[in-house]
Amino acid sequence: MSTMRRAMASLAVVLCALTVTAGCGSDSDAGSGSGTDPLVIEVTISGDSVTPNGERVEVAVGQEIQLEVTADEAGEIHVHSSPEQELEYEAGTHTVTIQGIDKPGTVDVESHSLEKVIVQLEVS
Ligand SMILES: [Cu+2]
Repeated sequence: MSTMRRAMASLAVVLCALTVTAGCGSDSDAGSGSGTDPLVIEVTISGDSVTPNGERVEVAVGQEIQLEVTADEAGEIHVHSSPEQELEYEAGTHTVTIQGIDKPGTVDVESHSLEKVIVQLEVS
């Protein structure tokens, strides 16, 4: 029985090493997820306007953020976390996911094509 558990644990370590993502370590610490529900933000991009437009949104460290993007054209959203995240979206309504940010601080989420800040994430 304990052998089985140990085998499972080392398998998890191997999978973790293979994935090579920054979030990997913090995910496995928490067991099955962080226990925090993802924050969902609706984003509408139309012509050269974006909603929300620079609003501040509080999120917890490590909390995943889902952007429900409704756009008239495909484009890209930048998340100025470290490392940066670039999220591509297509025309229509699609959900894109910002990986949880593991450092407290303010992170701009912006559309470079429109040169506008969509939201400022206040991570704490
Ligand atoms: Cu950017």
